[in-house]
Amino acid sequence: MEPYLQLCRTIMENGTDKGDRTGTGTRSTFGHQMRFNLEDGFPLLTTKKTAFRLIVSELLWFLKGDTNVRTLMQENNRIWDEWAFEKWAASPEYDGPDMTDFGRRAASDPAFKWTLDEEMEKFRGRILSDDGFARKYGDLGPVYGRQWRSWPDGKGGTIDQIKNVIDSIQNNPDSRRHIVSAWNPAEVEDMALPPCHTLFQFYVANGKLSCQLYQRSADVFLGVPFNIASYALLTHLIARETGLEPGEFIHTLGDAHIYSNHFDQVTEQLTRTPRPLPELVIEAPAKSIFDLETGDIRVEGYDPHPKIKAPIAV
Ligand code: DHF
Ligand code: TMP
Repeated sequence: MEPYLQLCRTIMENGTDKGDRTGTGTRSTFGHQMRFNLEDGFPLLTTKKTAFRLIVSELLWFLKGDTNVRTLMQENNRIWDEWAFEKWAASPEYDGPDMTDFGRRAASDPAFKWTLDEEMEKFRGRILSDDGFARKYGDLGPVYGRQWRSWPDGKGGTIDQIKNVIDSIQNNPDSRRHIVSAWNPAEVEDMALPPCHTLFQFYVANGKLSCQLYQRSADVFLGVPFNIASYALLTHLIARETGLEPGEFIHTLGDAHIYSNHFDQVTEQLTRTPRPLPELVIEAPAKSIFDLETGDIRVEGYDPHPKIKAPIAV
């Protein structure tokens, strides 16, 4: 995971401090590339404990075309809750305490954080127990799952980009058009968060499948470890589906930033020595990529340094 630590060092040492949408402040660099050879082991960060189960459940959620946080909550995955809650707290039906700018306020005001946690718990309870509420307020809009599996074709139909890319890898491996895009300009404004992992492309050579991702915006401490492992896993899953071996994952970043309230955590991480990478294990050989469940996928030999907590910018 040297390329990741190198990215952290580059930003900390040579990045530019600037403001950002969330009001937190970041240090960033623009345009950076990391390469991970998947034959060297599975690229799950070893310099802090990273919740692989959450990464699997989020990726399978995308692959099933789902955009509702209820499904994630049912698997005890809360990584998208804030972005659904944001819509609920801004709706006319919400009658709890004012939640304007809740992310930033919770970071500086412990009493408010307590109120927020209470409201979030109520929100989760309602999403899980009330079907109508979940349909209306659990949905993040036309985010990844929708664009990957049913991009509206403008003629009343939809395009399954994942099925299409699997077909093109199988039938025309040398093609230079193995592309999936989550960035749909016509729908970006209806999304809870415009796609950060924007577009990816596959490449086949010597029986191996490689994948390159263009990520327009990268929260290097919290998001990027998830994004690396998620696309490495996707590459394994598409390789498995197409009878190829996994090759490289190439991660290209646009605005690569470290939030100012993550500087201490990043510095702590940079003092740690990386450990051997784990191996990926996928059970259920008969299941297709669309039928896999979170319990079918695990890592073996993962021995990370302890978790490092950090607040997420909403
Ligand atoms: N917004 C921002 N500002 N950064 C993000 O990385 C981000 N990622 C999103 C949605 N919005 C975002 C979706 N992915 C966590 C990781 C990935 C993710 C959302 C959240 C996260 O909080 N990770 C923590 C805790 C995980 C846990 O519950 O164990 C971590 O320490 O990795
Ligand atoms: P932005 O839309 O203003 O760029 O904010 C999105 C933030 O979320 C930004 O810090 C990048 C981060 N992010 C990731 O790094 N990876 C992800 O997978 C997602 C969804 C978000």
